[in-house]
Amino acid sequence: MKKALITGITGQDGSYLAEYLLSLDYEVHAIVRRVALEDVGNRLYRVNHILNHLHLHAASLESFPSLYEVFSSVKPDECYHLAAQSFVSYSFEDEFSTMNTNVNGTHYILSCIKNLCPECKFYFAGSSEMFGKVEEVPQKETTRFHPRSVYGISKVAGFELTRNYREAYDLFAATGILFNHESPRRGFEFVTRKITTTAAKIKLGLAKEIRLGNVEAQRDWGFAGDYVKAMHAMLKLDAPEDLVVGTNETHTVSEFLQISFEELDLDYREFLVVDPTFYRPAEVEILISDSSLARKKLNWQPSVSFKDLVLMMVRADYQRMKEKL
Ligand code: NDP
Ligand code: GDR
Repeated sequence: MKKALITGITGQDGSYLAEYLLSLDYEVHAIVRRVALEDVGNRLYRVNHILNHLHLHAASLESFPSLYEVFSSVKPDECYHLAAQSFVSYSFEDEFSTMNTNVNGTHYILSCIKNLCPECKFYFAGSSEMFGKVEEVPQKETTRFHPRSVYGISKVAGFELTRNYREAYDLFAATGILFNHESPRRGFEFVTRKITTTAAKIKLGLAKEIRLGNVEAQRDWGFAGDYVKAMHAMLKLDAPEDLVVGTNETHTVSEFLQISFEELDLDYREFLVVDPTFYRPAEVEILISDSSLARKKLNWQPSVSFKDLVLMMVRADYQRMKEKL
């Protein structure tokens, strides 16, 4: 039985990845913050249904000794490092803690692997935000990075740390440069989930408007359940390689709004308030992947179209809220 260690299991991707690895008969270990263990019902809500099958370890990305302890006791075969301060807007408000968590956390984990279990394969959650103010359309493995936020910068630093540990210490360490991926488990602050929850609230008479920032921003949105399979496949390659994973399509926030509201027989233009509060000091205007290399190497492709993703999310939110009423 292979042993996997996941950081960030309480998040969207961690929950799908844990389900997927369990379905492949992995022994799944995960690092969670101590506060999460003290408030399982709320903080572990995305993995409540599989909790009995998981091995949870209290540790913090800010504490090297706590991570060292977990790696020495678990000695995993594979490590998926997903934990991060992942909300781009927040990285403008609290630059230093974003940097600290995302960069030092990644560095600590790489160091633990190098010293305690050098055979462990390491996956780093890189991001299309590393391309930022894009220097090429579409973006692929060879596109230069030009991050536009401290979050993006922290992911470039994590990417470079991962590469350096691979080259210097011969670790099997790779970065997945994943474009946006969403699901009914997406955090409420991200624009897709904000749209689908607010549309459902408006339909049920619980909200009157939706306040958003730049609705012309374009993103390459896929389904998170598909993307965790690509993470796993990356660690199955013969040699570690950094790969771009996305749908190769781009859509505006407005398109996401339109499909969500239409599904509930609403016209989004009657409810949209463009609010400067939600504009970012430096915006990433357009992201679109060229993931042909990953598709070939991993034998991977997305299974959910943009429209079906939006419908999946808005239907789930509407259903959930209706049941609660
Ligand atoms: P989420 O925001 O849903 O989850 C983030 C996870 O990180 C949570 O489990 C959270 O734990 C944990 N975490 C945050 N800070 C700390 C900390 N200081 N110590 C320990 N754990 C911490 O992110 P996603 O699941 O969407 O994304 C997973 C990873 O992939 C992230 O690294 C993200 O940056 C990256 N990524 C995501 C993309 C996407 O579109 N979803 C695209 C590209 C990259 P807690 O619940 O305790 O807060
Ligand atoms: P992003 O996701 O920054 O791409 O990062 P987010 O959903 O936050 O923003 C997408 C785009 O929508 C615009 N936008 C708004 N965004 C939010 N959150 N709230 C609003 O009200 C709003 N109005 C317009 C944004 O300006 C932006 O252009 C996500 C995260 O999961 C990262 O961790 C990950 O690395 C990248 O995707 C790839």
